[in-house]
Amino acid sequence: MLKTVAFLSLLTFTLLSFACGGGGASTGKAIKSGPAGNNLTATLSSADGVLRNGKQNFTLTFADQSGKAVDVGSVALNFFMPAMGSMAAMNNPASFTTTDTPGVYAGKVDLEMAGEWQAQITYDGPAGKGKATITITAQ
Ligand SMILES: [Cu+2]
Repeated sequence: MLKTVAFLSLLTFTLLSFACGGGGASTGKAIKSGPAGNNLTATLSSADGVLRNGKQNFTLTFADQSGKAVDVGSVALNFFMPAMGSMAAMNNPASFTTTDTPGVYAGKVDLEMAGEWQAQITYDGPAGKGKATITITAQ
């Protein structure tokens, strides 16, 4: 009985992971999405769906209106926070590597503080040139 329950839980988890993976790539949970031009949507995601102060890995996915990942060529993302009071404006650029799935990029960033950031995304490649700005609060 316990074995059956454990197996069913594992099966459910596997199916859910597959359903949320955007066609096989493991992108974790969505943090936030936004329109990125050329009928594409850009989505940042991470293992737990949360952006945090400090060093972290995340995934940036570009998808068409059917949800299929789309290769956009070279990608850049700068986390920008405007100046507030005595605090100067902050720019924390992310770095990316491609993954096995075209259109899904593995990102790393070191955010220097919690609070509201503007994820300034640009891309240039087979889908054309485009950009997106997605506001995300880091915990
Ligand atoms: Cu700041």
